[in-house]
Amino acid sequence: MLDEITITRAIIDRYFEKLNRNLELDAAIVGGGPSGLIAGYKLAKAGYRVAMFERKLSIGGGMWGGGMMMNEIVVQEEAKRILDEVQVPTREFQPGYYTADSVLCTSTLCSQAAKAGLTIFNLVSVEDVMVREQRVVGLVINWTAVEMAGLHVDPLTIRAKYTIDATGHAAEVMHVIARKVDAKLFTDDGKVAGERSLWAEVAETNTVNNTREAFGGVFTAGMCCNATFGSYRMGPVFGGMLLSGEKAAQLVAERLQAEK
Ligand code: 48F
Repeated sequence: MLDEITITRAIIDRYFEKLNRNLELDAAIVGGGPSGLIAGYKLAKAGYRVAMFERKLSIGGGMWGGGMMMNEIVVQEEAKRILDEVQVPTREFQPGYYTADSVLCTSTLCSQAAKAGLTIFNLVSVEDVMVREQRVVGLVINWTAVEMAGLHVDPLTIRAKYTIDATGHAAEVMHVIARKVDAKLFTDDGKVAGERSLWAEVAETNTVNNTREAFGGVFTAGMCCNATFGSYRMGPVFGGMLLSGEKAAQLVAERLQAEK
């Protein structure tokens, strides 16, 4: 016999237990696209307390749709090992170019990250940050539904030793800092430089080079890197996203390790 109130209580208890466990984090990841998923997978696998906050219902960001809704993605040689590691099947198209089914790839990344221990909160938007002594020490979150409806409802907060801005083209965390904090970002002019037009080769290299601390305690990952530091977009080649997520996790793990 199924009791509806027991079902309701199970969901409420389990969710709030999960939320409670993640109020104080080693690392918070904003955005659940490919770069955030790889960063979360790596940090969780290394044993850190890490959670991801994703505005949308589905995790995966811009990966589901491949290129112009044709649901295949391309990765280059350097990044194929990451897809091998998370068991996403790839096919060689030409030397150095591999394809993967974008639905299989996205769902597998999500599954592997969650199984590694990344806690994922979907339908939650990061609307602000907490800053102490020129360093981001936490996130200000609210239900996406509140944001969408424009309701006047105050948010709640998450404390995090490190934040990874993996919000893609929008670079939302960096924009909030630039707008609200009386301090400069670690970019040339202290502001969000903005993304440039499409040039796959240069964009991919720069994505990885631009994966770094962009403000105290905040690291960029994925397309956010080039949007923050000012470089090209790359279109539906995803190696840079995966390599950037991996690098962001490495940089954060090094800091956490040094602070132990
Ligand atoms: O855009 P997205 O997939 O980020 P990414 O990891 O990958 C970029 C590629 O998909 C593609 C590309 C590479 O070829 O150029 O665009 O850099 O995922 C970003 C995610 O962040 C969420 C957003 O809904 C998306 O799923 N997001 C953005 N702002 C917020 C957020 C926010 N303020 N709070 C929570 N989630």
